[in-house]
Amino acid sequence: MVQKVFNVEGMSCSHCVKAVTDAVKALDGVASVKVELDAKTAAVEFDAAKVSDARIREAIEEEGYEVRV
Ligand SMILES: [Cu+2]
Repeated sequence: MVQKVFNVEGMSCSHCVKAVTDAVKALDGVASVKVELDAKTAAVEFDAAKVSDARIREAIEEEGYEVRV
């Protein structure tokens, strides 16, 4: 399992947090997601054999948020 923190721009409320959380959680290989609105982060624990950083990033961006590396 790998843990990585993504910096997410554009989240403004709890709905945004839920949208990002649900989008990432829906990916196969993701074990856990913890999104912090104030810190603008999404801490994701995932199986690198099943899902990539890039795929997680894409899922967040598909919801309309920007990921800063
Ligand atoms: Cu919102």
